[in-house]
Amino acid sequence: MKTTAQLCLLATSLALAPHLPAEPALKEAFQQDFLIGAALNPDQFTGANAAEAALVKRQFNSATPENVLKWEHVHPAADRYDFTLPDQYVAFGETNHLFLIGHTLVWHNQTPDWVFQNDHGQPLTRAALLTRMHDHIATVVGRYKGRIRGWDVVNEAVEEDGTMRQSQWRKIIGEDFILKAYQFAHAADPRAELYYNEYSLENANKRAGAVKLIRQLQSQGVKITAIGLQGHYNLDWPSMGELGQTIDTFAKLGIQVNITELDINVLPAASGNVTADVSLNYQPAASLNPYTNGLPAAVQQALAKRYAALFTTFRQHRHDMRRITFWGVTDGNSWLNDWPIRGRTNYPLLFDRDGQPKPAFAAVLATAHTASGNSPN
Ligand code: 9MR
Repeated sequence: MKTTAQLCLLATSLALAPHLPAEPALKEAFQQDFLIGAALNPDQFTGANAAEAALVKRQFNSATPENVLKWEHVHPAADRYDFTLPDQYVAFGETNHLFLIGHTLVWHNQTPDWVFQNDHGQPLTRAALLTRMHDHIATVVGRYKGRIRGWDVVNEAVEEDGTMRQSQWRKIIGEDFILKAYQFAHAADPRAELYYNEYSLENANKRAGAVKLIRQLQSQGVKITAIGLQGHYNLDWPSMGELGQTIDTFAKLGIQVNITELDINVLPAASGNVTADVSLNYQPAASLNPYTNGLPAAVQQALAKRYAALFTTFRQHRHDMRRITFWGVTDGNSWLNDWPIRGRTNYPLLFDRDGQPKPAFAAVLATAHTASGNSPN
């Protein structure tokens, strides 16, 4: 029996702590398996959105900045860097003991045109572009040396057919722009993990191209810690067989495998291509945006089942995997509300628009302590 004084104390402490975490945390459930991360937006890491900041602190032990370290944001003009938001991202991560990722140094998107041009608007020479790439990497990686622990050095350099993308980087510098990027990053922070980040590697042709690239980098003595499988999936693709084979293929190269941008698109496809090419943009149509008033229970369950299958597969490969990062925290944050059609209502993550856990959250947690059996399909 508790005394009246004890009951009063209990009532007071409950009143003082009305937001005691009700849910278990992903980062704790998978502590023995991998880090669990999320891509963060400024409202989350500045605390402007206090509820989502709290959710991040409770659930995740790694973070990636969704946009603020991309070239156009951090280095908007030749003579100007803007570290205001990246500094806040790093401070938030350090305060909350998050394993911090930097995203991304060399990409064909979100890189301003001036990067590739001289003062007269003419294409730069190879030497001048290499100098520019070097200075950018040395400045950005150097600033966060020892604090940002891993970098997406080169992002999305391979085409769907496995050939190398004809980006401005490749056209002006040549194929060794990739080698140089890794060398510059390693010199700027020798202890940082260095990643190659790419989507749709579950498709065999593209995978073969990435394998060739990584073998080549390894034969040139480049430090490469992990492949980042972005993990922009949908309800039907990839199969668990394709995913398992992809993880095994890269693990055999002697590198770790990270899932870096996980989400599951539940909306009808606007085209047949499975891709995360941000330049795609299709016309809106009501038939392609069917869940504006909520996700039907059957789709909610299909999403939960799909997430459970993915995490079962990840756990089966846990010895080759180091991190699983979601591309956003709540459904409301997701880029999939605007891609490849603007203004849709998508439901790709584990937390709904109010930050509440969805059935998929419980389904993922349920995989954490089960013995790994055969791959589900
Ligand atoms: O989620 C990002 C979105 O907010 C940006 O508008 C978009 C612009 O390029 O980039 C998105 O993130 C991409 C990531 O940086 C690289 N892989 C594909 C991601 C989704 O497009």
